[in-house]
Amino acid sequence: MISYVENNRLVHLTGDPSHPYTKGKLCAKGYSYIERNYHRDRLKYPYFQEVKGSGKFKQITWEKAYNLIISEMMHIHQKHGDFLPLAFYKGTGNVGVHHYVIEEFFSHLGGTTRILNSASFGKKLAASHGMGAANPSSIQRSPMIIIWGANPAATNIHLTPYFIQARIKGAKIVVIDPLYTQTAELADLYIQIKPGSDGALANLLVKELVESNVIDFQFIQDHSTNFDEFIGKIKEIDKKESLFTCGISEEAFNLLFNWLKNAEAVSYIIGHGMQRHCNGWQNIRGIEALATIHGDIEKMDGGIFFWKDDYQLFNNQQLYNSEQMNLNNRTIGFMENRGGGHSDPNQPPIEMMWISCGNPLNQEPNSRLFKKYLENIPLVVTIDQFFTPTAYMSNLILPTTTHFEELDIIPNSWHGVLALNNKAVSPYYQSQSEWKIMSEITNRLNKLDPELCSFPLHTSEEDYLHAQFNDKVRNLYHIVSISDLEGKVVTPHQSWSNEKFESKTGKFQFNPSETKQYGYPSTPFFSDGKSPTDDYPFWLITPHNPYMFNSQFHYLDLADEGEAYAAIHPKAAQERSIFNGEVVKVFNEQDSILIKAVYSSKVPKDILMIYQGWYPDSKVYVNQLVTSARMEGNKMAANTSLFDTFVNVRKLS
Ligand SMILES: Nc1nc2c(c(=O)[nH]1)N[C@H]1C(S)=C(S)[C@@H](COP(=O)(O)OP(=O)(O)OC[C@H]3O[C@@H](n4cnc5c(=O)[nH]c(N)nc54)[C@H](O)[C@@H]3O)O[C@H]1N2
Ligand SMILES: Nc1nc2c(c(=O)[nH]1)N[C@H]1C(S)=C(S)[C@@H](COP(=O)(O)OP(=O)(O)OC[C@H]3O[C@@H](n4cnc5c(=O)[nH]c(N)nc54)[C@H](O)[C@@H]3O)O[C@H]1N2
Ligand SMILES: [Mo]
Repeated sequence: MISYVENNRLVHLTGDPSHPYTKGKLCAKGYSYIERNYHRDRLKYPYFQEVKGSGKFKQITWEKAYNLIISEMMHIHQKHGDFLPLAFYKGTGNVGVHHYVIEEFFSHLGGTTRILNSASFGKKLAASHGMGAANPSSIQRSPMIIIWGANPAATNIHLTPYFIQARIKGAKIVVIDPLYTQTAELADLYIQIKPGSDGALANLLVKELVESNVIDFQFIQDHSTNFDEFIGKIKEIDKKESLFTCGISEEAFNLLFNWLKNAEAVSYIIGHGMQRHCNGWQNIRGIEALATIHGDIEKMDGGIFFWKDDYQLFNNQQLYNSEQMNLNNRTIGFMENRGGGHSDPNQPPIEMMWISCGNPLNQEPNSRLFKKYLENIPLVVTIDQFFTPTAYMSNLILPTTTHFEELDIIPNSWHGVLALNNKAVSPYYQSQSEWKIMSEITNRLNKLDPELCSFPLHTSEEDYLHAQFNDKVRNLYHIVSISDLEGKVVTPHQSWSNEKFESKTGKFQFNPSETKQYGYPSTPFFSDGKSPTDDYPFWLITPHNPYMFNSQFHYLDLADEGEAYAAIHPKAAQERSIFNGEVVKVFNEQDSILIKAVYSSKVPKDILMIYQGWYPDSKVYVNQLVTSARMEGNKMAANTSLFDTFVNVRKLS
């Protein structure tokens, strides 16, 4: 992003034409960033309210804010002898290296409590790392692209030109999704699949490939283990039964299979959709097994493209991740306990909570419970740029800088390109950068007791970021300092060229040794997920809004609708005498919301679709309905199966 500045104010924004992947394009939200930066709702000063949710905010000075923080921290330490009652929740609002400073600060306090957010990735099995070409732009050469549980035309728009280019060259584009999405509109074949059943489809494709004898036996022999165990189960699959499980017609399946059979190489774009069901990782393993057996991994024009979970290489990122499970710490999902040495969320109870880069009241499942949870914590501190619902439920709100107003290094979890984020303008009103805030707190703690906090003090943001470089960064990007990023972006030096999977054996493991430890079924064989019930006959799918970024950009009115709505199939609506545009009650055992019903034949009869996010005007909290069950096979992370939420819908009167 290139910003043009006049008199210390942003006046114009463009993409960077020299960027190897985005080629100088921004998304709609990117282009609207100036509006966001100077929006009338942007926080200007620190605020305090005694009673959370009372709305009786007092503007206070930073000095006062720091005093409140320090005195609560000292109080906790004096009472407990450690900082375990001090908790930290971090969202994904900004994932730049700078924004790991609070994590690092927490790592220098001894044992503390870390709250896992439900968006956290699960622990992938080693077998699934490093599959296929590293650079997603290579899909433009691919003869077949399967977009599986992703909606890149809305959520990853820089990918779109690449698959359009492939299509112009004759590639077949397949979209597999329960919803007819913006991406499905661009496809040659759209397969409407039942949520949570993708593994069954992948397994059936494997079975037919084996029976047609088109599989790459040599590759499998050289590069995998336990193939026979997997294939033994595959042979028992009944085609009709599998198609029923997936809700797919034989005609659609056969077309997909014929294209696959004849494709030289296939690229699989895997999104977050699948991962949001209890059996999600198992379904993804099924696709990985398919790609391995079809021989796509070894090809330059094929492979699996998935969000990388190994892009957090800088020191402060590594420190936190390695310490996450440190026995001194307590790591908990906000409603349940797991990991760490101290795992009881109430022993000791949380007395102070930091929230940064997150708006969990909108974004975490079960919003009402989360609200209660915050209510019970004596001091909640939120660092944000806006007065979010989460900020409203905090005691102390600290205004912070945007990426235009601070120095940062920005890694990317999709294309891997690393960029320096220079400071373009001064901080807005009294906003302070997170590095500045943590340094100020450290300074004050040190004055009171130099033993309390070993967070290293630096003289500037630049020095701080400089200290985060290490060998991992050097090996992947061939850079050693900030100056190596000045005026250019760098791409990762990584591909599947050494022909080894990143597992212990260097092979694709159909039954990796960690399956037991992580609670997965042994092989990538489909395991049933959840389904709607008589009482709650609809899936509630809450995907990402094309015109928002999670709970951000809500006020820009980029979308036509401008308010929250539930997309419902006309037949399902008519069965309940619900008119198009009518306000209805959507409910489950957990909670209920009132929301406008909008007829749409893009959703199947047993799905309601509501875009997740923050809708300040319609006051709808979609996540009140979203349940927080944890995913299977995911003992190490907090992923909740957000889309395994079941609801009913009723006319109001
Ligand atoms: N129902 C449902 N719920 C979901 C999902 C879903 O698909 N369905 N998706 C989940 C996923 S994948 C994710 S990633 C989460 C995202 O949810 P969150 O992690 O809450 O992310 P955002 O809403 O993008 O941003 C949170 C806050 O960060 C603030 N922010 C932005 N930049 C900065 C900064 O530089 N510093 C600080 N301190 N704050 C900043 C923004 O103003 C915003 O209020 O939601 C999850 N929740
Ligand atoms: N415009 C915009 N872009 C964004 C974001 C945003 O909020 N807005 N958020 C960013 C973030 S944090 C993330 S994590 C990504 C998420 O972006 P995506 O990976 O695209 O994830 P989702 O939007 O959650 O879901 C993608 C699709 O999965 C489908 N799906 C649901 N269940 C299943 C299933 O069982 N099987 C299959 N095959 N499909 C299923 C949904 O219908 C949906 O169309 O987007 C990023 N980009
Ligand atoms: Mo996300």
